[in-house]
Amino acid sequence: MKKEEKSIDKASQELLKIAEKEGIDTAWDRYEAMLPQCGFGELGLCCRNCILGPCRIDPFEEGPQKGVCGATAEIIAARNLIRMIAAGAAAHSDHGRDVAHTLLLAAQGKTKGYGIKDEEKLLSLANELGIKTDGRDKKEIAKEVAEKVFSEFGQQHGELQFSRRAPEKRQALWRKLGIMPRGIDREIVEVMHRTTMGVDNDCENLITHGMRTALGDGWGGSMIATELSDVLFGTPRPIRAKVNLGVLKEDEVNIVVHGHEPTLSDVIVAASQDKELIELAKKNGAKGINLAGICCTANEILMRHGIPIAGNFLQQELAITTGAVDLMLVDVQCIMPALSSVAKCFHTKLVSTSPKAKFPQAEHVEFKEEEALPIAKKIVRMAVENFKNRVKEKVNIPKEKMDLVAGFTAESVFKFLGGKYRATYRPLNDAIISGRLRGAAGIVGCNNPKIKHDWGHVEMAKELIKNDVLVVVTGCSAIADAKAGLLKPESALKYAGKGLQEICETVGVPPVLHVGSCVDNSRILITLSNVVAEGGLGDDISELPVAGAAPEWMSEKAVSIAFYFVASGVFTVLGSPFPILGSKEVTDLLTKRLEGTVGANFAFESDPIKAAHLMIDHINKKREALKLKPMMYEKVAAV
Ligand code: SF4
Ligand code: MSK
Repeated sequence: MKKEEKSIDKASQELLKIAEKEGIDTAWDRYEAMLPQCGFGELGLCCRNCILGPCRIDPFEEGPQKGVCGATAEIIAARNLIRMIAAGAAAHSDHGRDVAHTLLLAAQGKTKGYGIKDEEKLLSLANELGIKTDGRDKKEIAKEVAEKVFSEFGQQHGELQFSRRAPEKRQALWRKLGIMPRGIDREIVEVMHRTTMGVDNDCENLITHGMRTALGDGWGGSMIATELSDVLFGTPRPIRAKVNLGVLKEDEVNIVVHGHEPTLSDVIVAASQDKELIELAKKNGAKGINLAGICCTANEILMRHGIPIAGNFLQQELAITTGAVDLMLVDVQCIMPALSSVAKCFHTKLVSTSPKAKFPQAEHVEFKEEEALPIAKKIVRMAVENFKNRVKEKVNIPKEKMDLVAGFTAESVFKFLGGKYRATYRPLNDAIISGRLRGAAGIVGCNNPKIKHDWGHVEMAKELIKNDVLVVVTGCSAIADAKAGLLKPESALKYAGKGLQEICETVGVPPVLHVGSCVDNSRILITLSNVVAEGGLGDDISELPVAGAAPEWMSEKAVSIAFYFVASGVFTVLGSPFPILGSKEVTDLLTKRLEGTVGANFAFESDPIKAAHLMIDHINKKREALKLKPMMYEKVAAV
């Protein structure tokens, strides 16, 4: 594969060339070496859930059609898929649990480095959760909020609190279908039980429970992570920043944070601004300390502090290949085990911090919330002291960096769209009703070497905004679009249709709105519920002219996200199919029949332009059903 075929991003192309010259293996090389990938795995037809196997079903119907226990392709594919949901939901929810733990410790005065940054949000959450606020100290309230939220994880009966944020009609449907999540952990455990040998052998029943588990993530674990992070670290406001590997600095100590949780990265921001450490950096010959991020932990500190982003998922190895990263610290999720070997080719110190995620050959500095700031300072000091080991000849920082505006939330963006003084979704709803905006789309998820890096995200976003669809983005998708300049308000003039252009110009927002990290997909759920509540666009999320997509997804977390969107009523297009195509019944269920129950289907389409048009067609269909006015300015360009 030529470097131009691997990525559309010039900075990445440049570093891929260097990696090749230096004999450094990247994910693209390892992917090529893996080809052809296992067809049974791709189709979802292999099972090793018990030791009667491993078993595999022959897709050509020449070999076995049943596992040793008698499991069919349908059972095996559905079981494997919902195990992916369980893993993804567990990752997001454990992240939420950790944030709740930090809030509890902060409320008890047991941490160094955290406080309550958004008191207003704390109070409104407390009210929502039925916690008394009058005349009470904010720490007492925060403690009760944390405890209440903890109980949502282990709850055995009833319904998750935040599921009440969904439109009434949706809640009623979840109850009717038996997919209203009871407790976050409970649903995940039940997936593991149902999928063990000889339990749930009905693919539809399995997928139904998969949806319940995913809803426990979206309206539970992920929403908790987002809401409590806002309380602890501040609710984001629109903020300017820069993105791409060009944000690394030749004359400063470069620290790159990578992973997902804001608890450590947020306090690293404070430590990197410590005067004593900056002085030490200067003594060591650097001009200062430069902090940048990769993946979602980067999105968290971008949204709240404007810290630059070095890159997305497929750029983690390339960041080290610049030779300019003095220290990369990692916490959990999306961190390639390969980083240790890339770091060995340079002076870069790789530091793991979570007891849940250790890496051979990485230095481990265990992070404890109680000692957050001193630990963060220790790590920053390690980076400063490593600056002198940087080998000048090995430094290759690409020039590419791009301006962006991030920091939109369910609260802030519509404060903007609604005018400065009154937060309301009315102008947004009116823009859709009048045909100035066709609708809205969420593009989320990862990178994957199977699809040209960033191409899926960027082309899809451009096609949608060209057709007056407002786009909201999270995770690595947001970073891809940011690098392509789509997160600048000026990009509306260049890429957006006339209706969307008018809105962006009036309000001063980009046509693609960065709403945060992967757990912040919960902000999209809240936004959709608020749009329904505002009125004029139906009574349920499934009636809205909206769609979702994950054009370059790779993670089990993306499976959970995709399922909670579909189960909430959002048509969702995936760039790579789920590993289920070996089962016709499961494929039919997900791509055709779910609409009849939850009001939305999945579609699989690797071409981002065609995928965008599937979304536009869906949005048009919803507009028609709502009998909305014709589009004000444009006809959809033919594919
Ligand atoms: Fe084979 Fe059935 Fe065991 Fe799976 S559960 S490994 S299909 S015997
Ligand atoms: S970081 S889950 S690669 S979006 Fe959230 Fe990016 Fe996907 Fe990780």
